[in-house]
Amino acid sequence: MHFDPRLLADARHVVVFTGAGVSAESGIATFRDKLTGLWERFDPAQLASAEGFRRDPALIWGWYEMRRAGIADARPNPAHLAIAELATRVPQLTLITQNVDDLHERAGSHDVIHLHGRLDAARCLACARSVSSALALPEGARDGKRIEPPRCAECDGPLRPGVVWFGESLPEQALSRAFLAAAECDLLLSVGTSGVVQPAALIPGVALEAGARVVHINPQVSGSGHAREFAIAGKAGEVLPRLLSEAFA
Ligand code: BV8
Ligand code: ZN
Repeated sequence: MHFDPRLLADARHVVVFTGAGVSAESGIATFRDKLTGLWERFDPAQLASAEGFRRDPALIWGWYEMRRAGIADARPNPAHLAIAELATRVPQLTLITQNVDDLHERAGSHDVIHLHGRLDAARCLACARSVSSALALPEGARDGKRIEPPRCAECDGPLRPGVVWFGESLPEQALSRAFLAAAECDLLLSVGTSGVVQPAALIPGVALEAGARVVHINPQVSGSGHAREFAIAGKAGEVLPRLLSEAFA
């Protein structure tokens, strides 16, 4: 069913819920993409796990530093910019992301809810002190070499990436803020997510249950046929700017 852009213009509280697809046009591989190079013999869920880190900290730290380098080299794309602009057009906007990159922040979005943590924030395995990794990218970061995780300045424990691994629970506060916003909004835009990873994947359903309209923006869309659920097939970097110009022209 066609989504009328005026519903965006008239929305009181919009939730934007993003996944890896919103960063795809910035050149950041999504999880569904075949992992290239050194990693093609691993599956991301195996690398993105505390078990994987315990087994081989240098391999996992090197994988994250390669991803951090890729993000540092990338730029926000028109989808990130349109979401930042939307926040200036509607009375209230809550941005919830599953992504661990900082492209929403670099596009000008504020108060982003990161359900799965952030790559630019490491923390000590021993004393849990968090180290905002203004950590310079080490030599070899870009080619995915194994890199020994740096040590904590306070207690000399090993640092770990500040992301939520499979099997780890999501940050309490972020998750409850996200559920609250989804239950309270009148429109939720779900952008670039395959809706596979739990419990983040529950967010659009919470909004739908609570009476909001839900719009999925994804090249591969599959709507549930619910009267208040819509799908716009396409790339976020093309669909979102068009949606905003139609809604606020
Ligand atoms: C937890 C940080 C337990 C790390 C990530 C069986 C059934 C149900 C659940 C489970 C199960 N077995 C295990 C679980 C739980 C597990 C889970 O959901 N597994 C999945 C694989 C089945 N979940 C967990 O482990 C979570 N924790 O449950 O803990 C617990 C409970 C209580 C107490 C203690 C413990 C933790 C999950 C968090 C994992 N960490 N990231 C890192 O990044 O390395 S998740 C990671 O994958 C990403 O962050 C991202 O969120 C996710 C991938 O999802 P998407 O964002 O959707 O990306 P994807 O590539 O899948 O899709 C991209 C989409 O974009 C596609 O649809 C594509 O078509 C589209 N697209 C492409 N280009 C574009 C585009 N769209 C728009 N424009 C484009 N240009
Ligand atoms: Zn420490």
